[in-house]
Amino acid sequence: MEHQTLTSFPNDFLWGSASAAYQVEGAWQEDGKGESVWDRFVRIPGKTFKGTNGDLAVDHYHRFQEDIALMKEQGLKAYRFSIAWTRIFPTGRGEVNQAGLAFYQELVDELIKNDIEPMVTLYHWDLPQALQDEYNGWESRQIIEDFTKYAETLFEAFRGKVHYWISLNEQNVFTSLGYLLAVHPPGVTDPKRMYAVNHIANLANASVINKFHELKMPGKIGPSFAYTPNYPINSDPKNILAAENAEDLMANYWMDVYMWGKYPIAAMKFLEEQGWAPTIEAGDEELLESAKPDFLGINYYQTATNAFNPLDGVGAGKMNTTGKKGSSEETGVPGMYKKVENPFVERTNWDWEIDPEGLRIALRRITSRYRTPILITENGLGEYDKLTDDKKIHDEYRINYLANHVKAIKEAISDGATVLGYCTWSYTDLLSWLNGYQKRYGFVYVDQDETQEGSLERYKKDSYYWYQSVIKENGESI
Ligand code: BGP
Repeated sequence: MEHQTLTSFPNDFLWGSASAAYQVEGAWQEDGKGESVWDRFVRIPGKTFKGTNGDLAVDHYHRFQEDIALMKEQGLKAYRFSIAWTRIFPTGRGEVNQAGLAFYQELVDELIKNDIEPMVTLYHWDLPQALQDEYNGWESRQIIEDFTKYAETLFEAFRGKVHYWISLNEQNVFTSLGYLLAVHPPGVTDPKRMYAVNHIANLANASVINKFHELKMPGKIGPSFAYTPNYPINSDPKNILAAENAEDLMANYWMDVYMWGKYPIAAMKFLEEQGWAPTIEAGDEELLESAKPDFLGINYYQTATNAFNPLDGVGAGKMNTTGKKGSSEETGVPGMYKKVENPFVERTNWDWEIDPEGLRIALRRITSRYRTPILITENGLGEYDKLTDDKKIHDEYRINYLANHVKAIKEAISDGATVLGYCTWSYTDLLSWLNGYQKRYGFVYVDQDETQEGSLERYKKDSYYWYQSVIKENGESI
């Protein structure tokens, strides 16, 4: 649909930007912090790009005031960050580590003082190692209680100060990469275990959302889903069906549970046939259906184009974590779909397809299927950036990427979607889990690289000023 004029962004639209504790904080052993599964995993040789880890990251733990001053100057309305569970409960539960909590109290107060809305992610993948050792983390139902207790501690600590909460960040990613592809902790390749873990994570998510509502917390809570909308490669019905399969197994399999408390039928049949379906115990369905997120968070980076894949077809292939264009391998789920190249879109150096229209499609599909407000919790471009001799970063490629995506949001709003806000990934440059520091996303360049010996100085990129003017005019001239 082409609109003659586009609807303006609402006046209270949350122009934001995001980060995650492990990727920015550093200070991995300070003030009583416990060890997380990522602290452990990065030490296994060959797991991360050039052996990078978040021990120091971009030292946000000590430089948060400087980072917030930059946000203030830019006019940022919201900052999404995650809390490291291991700072609050070093071994996952028990006594609160007051020094760890104090860090986030200072951070939140500093944001509020600067008129920036704090958005807290409860879980962005850094599970306490102690819980992994004690009961295999997400593989045990004990985590439902422990995660809920941890969340409740934070709800009470930040009641009235934090009004936007994200329960789980990209459950689809941490379960698949952790238990299917073995590229995230705990490094397992077992679909049966992956779907079991995922079901428990769904229960934990529902339990935390219910707790938030039971406590009558002022504000809103929802999960953040990494949504990659699926297309067919062409109108061959076999390929259309492949795209439907992918949408069911890779998207509805999470979003339907969040929004309706129900697994999609065809995907579940497929899992049953493979012997991979999770065990659903008495009371599980009731719990899932009772939890009602106030919004659906989506992290949007790209779309996927699909073709028919027979039962003896391609399975999981290697991801591109080197930044060498074209180095990712074919991937698919035999009997369901395989991913193929979309000839109509460009790709980044990490082979991520650049598709702003896909964001509009994502927002429309979610709006029609679930009729829910949406918070865009991540969107951005990971690229090589160059610091010039006069300390500038001319990232017009990032400005183009972001401007096209902001336009797509405006179009989706004009189509009738309710979008609460837009968080770019990321605010400062930060450690990419598997890609080191060469894949950059920030508005603010940080002098840090794979040697991990950078000066940590911050420099504003051209995109910093671009976003500043977008915020100032509330996206009017987009
Ligand atoms: C999302 C994660 C972020 C971030 C981003 C970019 O999946 O929620 O934490 O890492 O992707 O991904 P990458 O660093 O792999 O380029």
